[in-house]
Amino acid sequence: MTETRQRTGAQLLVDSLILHGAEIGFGVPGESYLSVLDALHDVDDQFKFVISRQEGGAANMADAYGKLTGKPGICFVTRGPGAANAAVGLHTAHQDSTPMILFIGQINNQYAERESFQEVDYRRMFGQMAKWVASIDRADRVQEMISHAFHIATSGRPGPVVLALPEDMQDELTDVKEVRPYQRVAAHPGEADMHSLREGLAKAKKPLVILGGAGWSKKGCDDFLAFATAFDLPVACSFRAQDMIDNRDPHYVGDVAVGLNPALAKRIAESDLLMAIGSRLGEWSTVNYTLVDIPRPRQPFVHIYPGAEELGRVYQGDLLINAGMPEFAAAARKLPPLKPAWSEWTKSARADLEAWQKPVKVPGNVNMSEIVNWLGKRLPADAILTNGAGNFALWVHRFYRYGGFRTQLAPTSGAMGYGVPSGVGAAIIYPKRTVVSFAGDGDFLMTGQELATAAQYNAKLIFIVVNNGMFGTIRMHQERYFPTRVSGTMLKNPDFAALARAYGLHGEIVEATKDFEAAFERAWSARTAALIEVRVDPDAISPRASLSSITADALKAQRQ
Ligand SMILES: Cc1ncc(C[n+]2csc(CCOP(=O)(O)OP(=O)(O)O)c2C)c(N)n1
Ligand SMILES: [Mg+2]
Repeated sequence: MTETRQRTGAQLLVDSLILHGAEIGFGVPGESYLSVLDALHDVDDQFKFVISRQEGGAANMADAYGKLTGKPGICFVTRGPGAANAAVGLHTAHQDSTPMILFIGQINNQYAERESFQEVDYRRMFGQMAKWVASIDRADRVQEMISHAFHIATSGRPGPVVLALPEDMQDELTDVKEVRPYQRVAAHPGEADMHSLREGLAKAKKPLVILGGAGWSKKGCDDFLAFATAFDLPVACSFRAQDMIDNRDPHYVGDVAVGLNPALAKRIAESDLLMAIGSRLGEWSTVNYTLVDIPRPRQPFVHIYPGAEELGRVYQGDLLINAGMPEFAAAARKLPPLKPAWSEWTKSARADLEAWQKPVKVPGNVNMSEIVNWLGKRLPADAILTNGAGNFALWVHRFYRYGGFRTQLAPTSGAMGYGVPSGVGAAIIYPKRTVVSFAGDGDFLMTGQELATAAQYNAKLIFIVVNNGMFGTIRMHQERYFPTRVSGTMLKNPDFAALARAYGLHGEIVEATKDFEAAFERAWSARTAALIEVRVDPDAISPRASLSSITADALKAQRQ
């Protein structure tokens, strides 16, 4: 007689993670999932559990993992407060289409619906931010539900899944079932679709691609580049998806995002075939929904997207193709090339970008355009640059040339506090790659405690804090609409370099452009992670305008 193998719910959960290829997870412990923590103890040679200092940090690290690998980022948090802290990372994973599975320790099933200690109904709490929210109430459903979570997080338009783990379920014994690793499910473009695409190109004189979204792979990006090269297409990238193409390639013509190059905006308006490939064409990639007419774009419009639900949602298309991005790119690569009628158009679009990326003049002793330009030459092509939200990021997005597939970790959700944990996560996931994490002074302190995580796991990355003593973005908008009436936007900051040293990291302060290089080289050769605080002139608010000129223009407009 064969003996039936039995495992607890917690053990089965951990076994399932390993079966589906998870190798690392991020979290903050809680008494609500002690049995899972114990099961993780048994597999610490196969699954690394990285603890962070706040659940928002852990969820952002899991998002970084999902973005970098295309596999679901795994995050464990405790009920109520832990889940609330993790929400920021879940929201980012939702808006950024990042595969993620957030596990939340849950109250004992027997106490449900009494508002027992830290009890929350996660279906209601996270309903809008996740592809699927469920509670694994019985141990005999663990294998099925974990398998479903991996499938749904990675298939179609990728995104986050939330699974609650009631305490009693974690200890319940059940029989082990036979399960296979998950498969990512993607639609393939039809032959007729690809034929129509080529026909559309044959009629075009000024085609333009807006590339973006999620669900890409290294091979998918290589195939796409081969297609863009064969057809000599100008390729712009959507907001914070600048790394889907090597920015040094002559087909890359800039990003369609905050601080959009007016010359590129003009080209989008003039294009006679607009192809959104992988991008949803969200608010930032359309300058508040003004660049492309809704619902019917004025030029022939092709939209290629992994989730059918997004096609025709905002923009009607001449050709709508539901396909996984690597699947589309593989088919596009095989299209017989045309003799492009637009080579000059592509060349001049690239020339516009090169002019746009030349360093600009700014007030004060520190010029971030020159610093980022220098970093572009200094860093290896596969360096990963991370950032959260704030005007400081404008310098990075505009003046850095991302080296291609997954060299940019930046939230399209616009979440402050993303740059530090995603950078720490990236350095733990890929210890051999260079990671540079950018933050503003406001942005940095939202998640600055993750310096402790960097120290704990010997993550060797370089943090650059652009300190202007304020929530600069908001102050900029304030000056535009309420000039000289500063309200709620000034900051009194710590000595960031000393703070880094307190965590055991190397710290530097830079107050002039000319000192950056030496400080960076010291940071580079430090044995630990390092932080460089760059003190900028608050007037140098953006590459396009100084703060004082924005105020002056607003006052002038008020007088008229
Ligand atoms: C979590 C979160 N809170 C608030 C905001 C609104 N917000 C956007 S940018 C910004 C200021 C960023 O300040 P800082 O990091 O110092 O960058 P700076 O704009 O000064 O360069 C704020 C408050 C946000 N995007 N995310
Ligand atoms: Mg600031």
